[in-house]
Amino acid sequence: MLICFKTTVSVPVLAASLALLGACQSNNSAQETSATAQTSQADTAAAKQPLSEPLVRDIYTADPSAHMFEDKIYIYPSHDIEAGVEENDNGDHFAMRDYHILSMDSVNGKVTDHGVGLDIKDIPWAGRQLWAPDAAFKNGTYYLYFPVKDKQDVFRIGVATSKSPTGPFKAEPAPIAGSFSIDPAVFTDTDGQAYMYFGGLWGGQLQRWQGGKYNPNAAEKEPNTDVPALNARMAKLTPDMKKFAGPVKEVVILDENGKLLLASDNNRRFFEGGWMHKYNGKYYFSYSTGDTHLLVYAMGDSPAGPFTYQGVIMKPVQGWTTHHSIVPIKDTWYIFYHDTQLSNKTWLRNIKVTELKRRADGGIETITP
Ligand code: FUB
Repeated sequence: MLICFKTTVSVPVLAASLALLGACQSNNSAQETSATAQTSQADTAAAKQPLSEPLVRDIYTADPSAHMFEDKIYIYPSHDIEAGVEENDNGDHFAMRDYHILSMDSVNGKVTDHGVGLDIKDIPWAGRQLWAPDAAFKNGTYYLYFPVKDKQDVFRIGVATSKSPTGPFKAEPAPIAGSFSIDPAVFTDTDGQAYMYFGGLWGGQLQRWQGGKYNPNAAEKEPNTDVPALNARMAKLTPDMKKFAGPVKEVVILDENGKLLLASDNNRRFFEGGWMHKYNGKYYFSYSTGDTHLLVYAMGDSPAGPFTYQGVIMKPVQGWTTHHSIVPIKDTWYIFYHDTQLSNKTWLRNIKVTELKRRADGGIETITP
């Protein structure tokens, strides 16, 4: 069931799409599907164009955090590699070792790969697995925020600095005190205050941090019952952008009745890959629902929330993970995301970009890849 669902979405190779569509249907009732019906499915599929081609083809890239710096688009993605690690629910097969920084003059322009901006070997406290990064700029310095497991195999978040958006970045000697889990996303509000949003379930270890301390014996997954869902975390950053300025808080997400989302509500609850943007004075916290493979969003009146769940931004892409960033470029909003078009392997992904459209009420239109 899952395999049918996931492989029939967004596969831009028409022949593959049609073959898979056919395979899924034969599981249901379509043995007697007529030649005419097959032709009309082919017509529909043929009319469907891929939203975007992979931005880079000679390396695998994922988790794109995009920013406009110096009037240019810079992308800070994960750099996926074939590490030869067996696939598991803990994400051990995502065993990345460096970051390549990319830039473009315009959305459809040529992509430049600026090479390695930070290597795991140059992070003194790092053990393994450089996961989804983000970047920020303040007062002439660029900051690269990255999650990596420390030598005790616990995910922490580090920061590295450079005078250039393309690096090389120099890592601070220790992780950000009080940081944990994965997927940092740094948002700078219009008043200049920066905030970091972070966290991720399962392999991202967020479920091991309940009660404020790391519990290595905690279950590998969150409870899947009608208890409140585990929330992403956020903290204010200090003016030098290198530390948490205050306590780590939960990013509370409520349903339409003002109730906390439940752990069992896995079409809506936070899983990983948080991102914050502001539009017309409202704060949009968007994230991946992980095991239901959706990108969704919630809205609030302050960067600290609470946020109310709104809807789906992007339906599942090809591959298990889905991860995004949302950024205005000139007068248009774009969503950078990834799928596995080039490899069809969950751990070898490729980044893409497409336009993000809003309704008149500020709500985001759902994208079907
Ligand atoms: O790239 C490794 C992990 O996969 C990221 O940290 C998650 O958001 C997911 O995309």
